Amino acid sequence: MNLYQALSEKFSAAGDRVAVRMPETGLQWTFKQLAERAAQYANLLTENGIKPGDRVAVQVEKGADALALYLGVLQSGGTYLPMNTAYTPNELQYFVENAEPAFVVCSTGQSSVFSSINDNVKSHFKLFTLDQDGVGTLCDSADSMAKSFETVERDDNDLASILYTSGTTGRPKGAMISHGNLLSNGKVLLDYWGWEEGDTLLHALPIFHVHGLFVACSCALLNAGEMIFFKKFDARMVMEELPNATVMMGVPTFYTRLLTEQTFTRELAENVRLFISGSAPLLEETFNEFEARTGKRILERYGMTETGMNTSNPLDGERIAGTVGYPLPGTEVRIMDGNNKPMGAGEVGSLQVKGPNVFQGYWRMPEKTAEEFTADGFFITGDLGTIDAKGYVSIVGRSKDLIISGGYNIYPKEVEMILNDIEGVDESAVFAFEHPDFGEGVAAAIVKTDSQAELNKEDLIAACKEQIAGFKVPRRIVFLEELPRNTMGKVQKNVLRDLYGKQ
Ligand code: MCA
Ligand code: AMP
Repeated sequence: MNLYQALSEKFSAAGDRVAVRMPETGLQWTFKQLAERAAQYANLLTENGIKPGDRVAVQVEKGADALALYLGVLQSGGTYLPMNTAYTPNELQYFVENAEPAFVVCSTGQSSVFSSINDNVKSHFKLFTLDQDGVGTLCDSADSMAKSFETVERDDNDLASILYTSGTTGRPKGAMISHGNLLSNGKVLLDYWGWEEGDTLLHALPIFHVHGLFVACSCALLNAGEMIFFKKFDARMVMEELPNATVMMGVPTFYTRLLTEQTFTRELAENVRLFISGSAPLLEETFNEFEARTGKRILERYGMTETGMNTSNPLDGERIAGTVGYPLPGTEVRIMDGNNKPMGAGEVGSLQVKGPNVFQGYWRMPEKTAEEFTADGFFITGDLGTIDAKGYVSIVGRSKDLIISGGYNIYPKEVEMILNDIEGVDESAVFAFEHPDFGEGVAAAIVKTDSQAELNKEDLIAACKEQIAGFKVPRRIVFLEELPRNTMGKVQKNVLRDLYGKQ
């Protein structure tokens, strides 16, 4: 089934109820308006020749129109490819070359970037712009389109979306996510988290990643409940709207930022029945402090771009700090040793998952896909975990070299490749340091080609900023005579973390 069909099942009954409200601009759309706008985008894409499976790459600000565009792409049978607004032209060029979209939608400010990319790629795309809600060539062209559209049929295994995630090799991979993946995971979460009529979601996450786009929007849309849509997380603005919400989802940084506000009180959180955290580890200290302040126990869950959500603490049972709860219904989770043999309760090993939530593989990378699955079809997450005697899963580390900063993933290899190309850098090693706001921050150890050479931190940061998104750029830089290595010659990142990774 086309995911849109399921997401919109309750739209007509919800009719004049509010679907999305943006406190920053005052804009508010009903379910009828959202469905009509999605249909206009689907008609526009169809009139411009979209074929089932065609990629529609989108780099726009969050808004009601951006949400309608996502739904319109699904409805027209296209494959939605959202991109972080922080990506640089260099990064965007790669995604476009790799995904070969038939359409690109971007802000007016970015249209010259995409026009020149279009001149450089083999497979050309049609370009539309979308700025704030209602503004841009996409909106202008859609205004005259019919407000209804017959949803194009798609099978469970057909692609609904491609999301790029970087990797340990430094080259981003497109995770192919099907209609069936998203629908099964959305329905499980709807039930597991007890969504009910009248639930209102406070939504301050970006809508170009799994958390904000699929976990959050799928639940609210399947439930036909209101979303309070913030372009970005701002603790003061969020606190103003919290009394109007019943559910909030966020990365741990959202919760630590709320706790730093003196005026964040029990009264403000009273109406919220469920605070959910994910995308990065929630410190036990944050969980406890949040409970002490509000009386609410944050529900922590665990997922990945490739798998959607895998585990969750229970709605009614005990939510245990430092754990990510039980495997979700329909998803198998197991912990294996180095020889791929099952491990006992409480033992740490490689966390693997299988289920209808697991993606279809990496776009045009069959070998990479094969490497990440076991012979019996489990996806190797690269996370190290345990399952205790009661069945609670905990994430205790990662076998993949990954930094998670404020909920964004940064693969050190990608940053090292940029640093190593800078004149005066002989070699580099990128690692995590403890960051009070983001959990982890990006740090780099640099060895200069000539130890006397003039090469300062500011130059390195400026050079990185030209090439990679701001959240990947190192915030801490140390210059070393040589990198610490083990007897095999491998850089010891644990040594770097111990020496230079403390707050
Ligand atoms: C922004 N900056 C960051 C980050 N965000 N640096 C490190 N880590 C970050 N996360 C930098 C910018 O480059 C800029 O740098 C400066 O901070 C200010 O940018 P601004 O946009 O104003 O920052 P902010 O509004 O304070 O954003 C912080 C944030 C945001 C609210 C934590 O990063 C955020 O919304 N994160 C959520 C990410 C998310 O949705 N992850 C889910 C992925 P400069 O000043 O140098 O220019 S899905 C996933 O992981 C799986 C599936 C799962 O389980 O959910
Ligand atoms: P991404 O590739 O952006 O989807 O990020 C997925 C990764 O985020 C997972 O493989 C985990 O390493 C991490 N992650 C997500 N949720 C949690 C959580 N609740 N606790 C610890 N790590 C998490």
